[in-house]
Formats: sequence, structure tokens, C-alpha cells
Amino acid sequence: MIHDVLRTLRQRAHQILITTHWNPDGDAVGSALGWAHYLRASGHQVRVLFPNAPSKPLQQSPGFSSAFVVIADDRPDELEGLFAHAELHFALDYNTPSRAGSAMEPLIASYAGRQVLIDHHQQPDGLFAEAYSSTAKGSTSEMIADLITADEGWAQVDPACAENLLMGIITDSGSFRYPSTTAQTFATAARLVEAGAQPNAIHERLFDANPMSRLKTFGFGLSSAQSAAQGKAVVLSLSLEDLERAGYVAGDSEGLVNWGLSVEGVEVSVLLREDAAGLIKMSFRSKGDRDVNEFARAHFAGGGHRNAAGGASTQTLAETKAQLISLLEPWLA
Ligand SMILES: [Mn+2]
Repeated sequence: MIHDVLRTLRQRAHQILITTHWNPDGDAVGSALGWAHYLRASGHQVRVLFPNAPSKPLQQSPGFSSAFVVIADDRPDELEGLFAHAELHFALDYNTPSRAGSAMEPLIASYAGRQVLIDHHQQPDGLFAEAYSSTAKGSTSEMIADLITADEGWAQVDPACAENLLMGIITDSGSFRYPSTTAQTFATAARLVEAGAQPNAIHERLFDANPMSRLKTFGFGLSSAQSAAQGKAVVLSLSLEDLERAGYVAGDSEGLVNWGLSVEGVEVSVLLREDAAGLIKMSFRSKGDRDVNEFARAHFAGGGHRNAAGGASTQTLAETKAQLISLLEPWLA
């Protein structure tokens, strides 16, 4: 299937639209910009459409400020035209149109051109007739690199393309830490460094450029740490009051949940964050075979990957925490 798409791309220049999920993370931004740089080097007209703005550090990614990048939230009037003009739409790093937000969802669902999904999340939506979907892959960026290999296109990979793809691999693998990291992941990373990506620049840009409010948010989150299920789980929480005192801005709690897994014997870590509407947003992380995708799906209207998932609760923070702990006990016993 994907070879058929690559063959089509080689025939002539195309008008191409690339989209990602809402709240684009390092892999969404990296795969979209990496793929865009590659396609542009191949002679195509490319627009990258992010549903909303990514974090400040991600906005420093090579090419992010280019004219070919559009933030849907900022320019809602242009969305229909962007979809209407595109002959090919690549949906990157999400599995179903609703993940792209309410403004883009209907445009993706009703798109008349050729639509290709490239993603590593579970349960790809049947709406995407053509899909390169593999949960075995640690990142969409790694899958883009595989496409470039299949296209025999490495000579066309410039430093901007390489740095974006390596950024996606680094962020989605927790800096080559998660179980999805394979020998091939390292081989791809090596190839990207050869093509001009700078691992130290990526790390500095993403991990050493936090606002003070993030440090304080982590402070509140870490001091809330509660052991559960005989030490096999850690529950972290951030109340609205904590967030106010920290001066929280969107994105400040990203990565916090991973710290729960740093405790000896812990298999599952959960972060509960109260949002302005009173909804409790939940992040789940696990080690090994503990499937938080299944757990979040079954109990908290969520899902994701085996070792990283999200969810939500409409109960209060205290009620959600109590319910969560009572569910973790028998699961991890
Ligand atoms: Mn991803």
C-alpha cells in the first residue's frame, strides 16, 4: 500500500496537506515537519496544518515558522480551502479524526482526496482507506524515516528534516528508554545524525528551556505523590489551587507522570490534573506488560498505548483518586 503512495508521489509534483493531532507533541511536530521538508525537497507543494500551537520549545523546531506551516486555531477561515486544495492528505501521529480537534474533524471525515494515515497508535480508524499503521513502532517519526528508506530518498534528507525526525524519535522514546526502542531505532537515529541532526541541540531546546512555572508545577505534583497497590503504583495529583500557585500554563505538567515510575518497585504511575472546567485529566504510564491503554479504556474513557495512555473523569479530584486507588489494588495485586 505505502509503496503505491510513494510511486504516486514520484510521478509528478502534488499539492499535499499534512495534519497532526490536537496539542501536537514532539513526535507530531517532528514527523510533520520532517515529512514536509522531505516532500518539499522532492518538489511537492506542502502545507502543514497543526490543530493548535505546540509548546514554545517545539515552536523552535527547524521550519516551524515557515510560511507552509498553519495553526488551525489561529486561521479557522483557511481550513476548508486547505483541504479543498490538497490532492493528498497525510494524517500523522493520530488514529481517528476526532483527535485533530473539533474544527478539523469534519474536514478530515469528509475529505474527498486521497487520504493516508501514518501512525503508531492502536485501533486506526477505518475511515482511512490507506494506512501505514504499526503499534510496534515507537514513533511516527521513525515510520517517516522508514518511508524515506522505502523511497530510497536519504540523499534528499537535509539537516532540518533529519533534526525534526530525530526529535520525534527522542521524545516518543523517552530518549531511547521505552520498550519500543529497537536496534532499528538506533540505526535510524544514527542515520539522522549523519544527515545533520544534532542530538545535543534537540535536548537543550526541549528539556533545558522550561519556564519557572513548570518547575513549580512539578514541585506541587511531586509532593503530592502517594503510594498505592502495595507500592506497585504511584498517584500524583494537581489541584486547581496547586496550578494557580505554580502559575501553571498549558504543557507545564508534561512528563511529570513519568517520575512516578522512577520509584523502586513501581509498575504504574498516574497523574490527575484538575482543569478549569472541573474535569479531571488523567495520564497513565506503566512498565513492561502492564497495559494502561486497556485500564484507561475500561475505567476512565481513555486509551493510548500499552505503556502510555490518557483518560478523564467527571468526578471530583478526591473521588477520582479514591476510585483509581480502589481499581489499582486488585489489578496490580
Ligand atoms: Mn507519536
